[in-house]
Amino acid sequence: MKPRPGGARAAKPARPPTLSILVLSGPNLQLLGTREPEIYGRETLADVHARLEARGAELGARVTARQSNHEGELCDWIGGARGERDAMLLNAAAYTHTSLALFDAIKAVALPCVEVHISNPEAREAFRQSSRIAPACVAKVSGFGVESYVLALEGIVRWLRARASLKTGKR
Ligand code: CA2
Repeated sequence: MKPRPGGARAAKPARPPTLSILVLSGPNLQLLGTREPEIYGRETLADVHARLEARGAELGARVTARQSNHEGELCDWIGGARGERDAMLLNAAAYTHTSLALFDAIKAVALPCVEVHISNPEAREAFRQSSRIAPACVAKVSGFGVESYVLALEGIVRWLRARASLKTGKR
């Protein structure tokens, strides 16, 4: 490359900072791909995690994905995300419909959280039609099978980048 007058280097287009996204899945989702494929599909949770990591790498986001059957452990992971992550995706599974503890944990950590569901709970049994955690979340993606996780990742990355450019005034 030809040196610029005065030795100045050509400005490289600024790459946006790598984002860190925590993806949590709740009780019984370790069974994904082994039961009720007509509702939840045939991909395993390990497949979904691998897809999220790969898509995250394309989008400039480091994805850490975990699953637990225990409400308290999910609360601990959410609490531990403070100052460590940029956002969370949460499929709280059955805790979606019951857990004030998860609602409080999301509110307390003050990080953007997307509620994720594989199925569309609003179109299922009455007890699945309300979400305790929805009021603590910035968005919800449901009903697209395991693709809901990937769409939620794409959505939150765009949301974070849009928020950052609003703050700096740069597009
Ligand atoms: O659609 C979703 O992602 C749900 O969060 C899944 C939960 C259900 O309680 C929610 O209402 C909606 C159930 C997760 C149980 O996981 C299984 C996965 C595969 C096979 C059997 C259970």
